[in-house]
This record gives sequence, structure tokens and C-alpha cells, in this order.
Amino acid sequence: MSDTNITDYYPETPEPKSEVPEVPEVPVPETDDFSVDLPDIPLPDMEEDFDAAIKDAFTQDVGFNFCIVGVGQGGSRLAETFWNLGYRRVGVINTAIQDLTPIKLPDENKLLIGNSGAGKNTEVAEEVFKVKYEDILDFLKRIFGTKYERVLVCAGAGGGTGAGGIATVLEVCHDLNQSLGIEAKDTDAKVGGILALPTRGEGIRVQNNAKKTVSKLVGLSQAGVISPLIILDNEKIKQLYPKLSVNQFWGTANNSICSLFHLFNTICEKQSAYTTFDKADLETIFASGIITFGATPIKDTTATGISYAIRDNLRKNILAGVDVSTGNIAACVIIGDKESLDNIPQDNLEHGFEQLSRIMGKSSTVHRGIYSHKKPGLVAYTSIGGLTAPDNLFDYFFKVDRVYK
Ligand SMILES: Nc1nc2c(ncn2[C@@H]2O[C@H](COP(=O)(O)OP(=O)(O)OP(=O)(O)O)[C@@H](O)[C@H]2O)c(=O)[nH]1
Ligand SMILES: [Mg+2]
Repeated sequence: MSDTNITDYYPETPEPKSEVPEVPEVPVPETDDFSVDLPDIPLPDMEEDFDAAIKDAFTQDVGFNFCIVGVGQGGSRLAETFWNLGYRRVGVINTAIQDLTPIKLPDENKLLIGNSGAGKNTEVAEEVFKVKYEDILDFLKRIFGTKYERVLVCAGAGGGTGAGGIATVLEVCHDLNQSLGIEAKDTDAKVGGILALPTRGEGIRVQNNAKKTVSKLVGLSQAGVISPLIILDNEKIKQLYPKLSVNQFWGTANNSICSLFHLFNTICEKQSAYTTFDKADLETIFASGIITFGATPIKDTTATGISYAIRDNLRKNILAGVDVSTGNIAACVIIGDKESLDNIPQDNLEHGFEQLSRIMGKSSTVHRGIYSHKKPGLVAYTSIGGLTAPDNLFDYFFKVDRVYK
């Protein structure tokens, strides 16, 4: 058993407040330094040595060494959140310097291509990314180093740069993976994506961009070329956390998803005296296409209470409302204080795990994990994979009022 305390990396246990789940602490970006002199953004033709094995800055081991790329402003902020968690193979790409400047990453982790932004025009961005293919390849080669296992590309689906550029970046990542022997072919899919859907108020153009982008990436995921694909719904965040200020909003959105992702990536390296969730279990989730995450405190530890909490956690997550019953693989990790774990009958926990199997149907698999930590209380973390994007996905996102409460 590892002697590192689980509370060192485990997001704060949510306290029951109102109906909504608590979120990990939100870093509020400082905005007062945006107007200062622009930093030197490395130009694509700069030749620099790169460290063949770039080391992450975690205090905990992780299951998979990830590279993270942020495209456009939203994508870059997601990538920056991974950086803040300790990921170091992180690069951000944009077509506008004013969007790159506020991202708190070292200048050598930023790439500016083009110079005037894309103004929510995906075609403009698409063209720039295609023309700069080789520059992007050189940049990512330097940022990734040679020792990693998976890549995650993040973008806001409704923008110009992120939406227009993501497909080319995914292609570059496959190229790199294949040159390093990490993939033999694109369908080995060691490249995944996080896409953020716009809120309802962002207008038709943004919605249309998002529709096109999600459609393209869902297609790639169905073709087995990208995995995992995580679709985050900003509208859902707005509804679940209505009181957030503008500054807190993106922080909450990005932090919730990145810390859940990180939790699974770290927990799979931990031994448990109860039930261990391991790296091979996580691999099956990461390789399953569209995935979703949830987290919820368990207050009622009866069999029914645990089942309810697990169901509820899938409803109240911040990811797009795909139907979890279409999934075929799940991970459910319960973390609690030793006293609770020693007193809750195993059957009650089993009932919760079985609930997931029942939701997904006969041929599904549920990987389980039970871990103790020092903080009082019990929390269930869930990830469901192999999800099918419904045919009416876009009606659901954009035509029908998305009500999540
Ligand atoms: N989850 C999340 N979504 C974001 C964030 N920032 C922006 N978005 C979403 O991403 C979409 C695209 O916005 P940007 O990322 O600013 O656009 P861009 O890719 O830079 O494109 P252009 O500015 O048009 O070149 C928006 O519609 C927002 O909904 C963020 O920090 N987190
Ligand atoms: Mg932008």
C-alpha cells in the first residue's frame, strides 16, 4: 500500500450545500496584468533543444503520461488547468496573441500562428492550421518530448480557432505518435479530445460552429481515431452553478473536469486495502470513445442511498447530457474514511456498483475501486465510457431548452 496520503491529490470532499454538487476550489484568473507588454512568443522557426523525457510536476504517480494541447482560448484555458495540476507536457496554440498572453504557461509552451485571430470563423482558422502543419508538428515535438503514452487536445467547440484548428492538431498528434512508435496507425487512438459546448446565450454562429465541430469529432471517435472524447457542456455548468461570477465560471468549468480526469489518472496507481482500480481498468475507459465523469458525496450509506447517489452523480455532472445507458464500460471509485468503510456492509456498496451495470445493460463492465482517506465522509466518482452520441444530439443541445435541474 502506498504511504502517500490520498488527501494530497484528492479534490476537496464536497460538503452538502443545496441541491448542487460542490466543485473543487476555483482559481480566479488575475486580469490586471493583461494590458502589460506582450511577452516574446516563440516563433515557429525557432530551433531549440528539447528534453527527450519531459517530467510532470506531480507529487503522486499517474497511470498515464499525458500530453495536453489547448487550441484557441477556451482550449488553452483547459490546458492551463492541466498545467496547474502538475502536467508539464502542455502546449497551447492560438491565432491571436491577445488570447495567448493571459495564459499562464512558459512562453516556450505557447505557439502563435497567424496573427489576427479567427473571429469565430472556422474556415479562416482551418486554413491557417493547415498551412502551419509543419510548425505545429515541430512545436508539439518539442513540448511532448519522447516519453508519453496519450495525448489530449482541448478546444471550445464554438470558436473560430479552437473549432477550426482542432482537426489538424489531432492529425499532427497522430503523426507524432506514429513517428515515436506510440501508435502504429490512427485507429490505435492514443489521441483524445475535450470539447466545450457553448452556453445558450452565445448566438447562432457559435452554435453552428459547435455543431460542426462536435459532429466532426464524434465521427472521428466512431471511426476509432480519437479516444477518449469528453464533451463538456458550458450551459449545464451555468445552470448547476448559477451564482458564479464571470471569472469563476471558466475556472469552475475547467477545474471540475480536469480534476476529475486527474483523480482517475492518479487513483489507478494506488493500492487499496479494499478493492483496487488499476491502470488496465482505466485504459479500457480511455479507449472506449465518448466518456463522461461524475462525482457526488454519499450521505445516506444504505444500499438504496448509495445507488441513488451514483445515479444522481451521473445526472449532475457537467458533461453534455448523453444517455449513460448507451455506455458499455464504467469505473466507479468510492473514497471514504476508514471508519465508514469498515462499517458499511459490502453489500450496500455492491448494490451501488450493480446499479451501474443495470443502467448500462447486460454486456457492460463496471470496474470498481474502494479507497480510504483521512477526511470524514464518502464520495463516489464515476466514469462511463463507450457512450453513443444520440441522433438528435444537436436538437438536444441547441433546439430544445437544456434544463438540467
Ligand atoms: N469550458 C470552457 N469553455 C470555454 C472557455 N473559454 C471559452 N469557452 C467556450 O469556447 C467557445 C469558443 O471560444 P474561444 O475558445 O474563446 O474561441 P477561439 O477558439 O479562441 O476562437 P476565436 O477567438 O474565434 O478565434 C466559446 O463558445 C465558449 O463557450 C473555458 O475556459 N472553458
Ligand atoms: Mg480566440
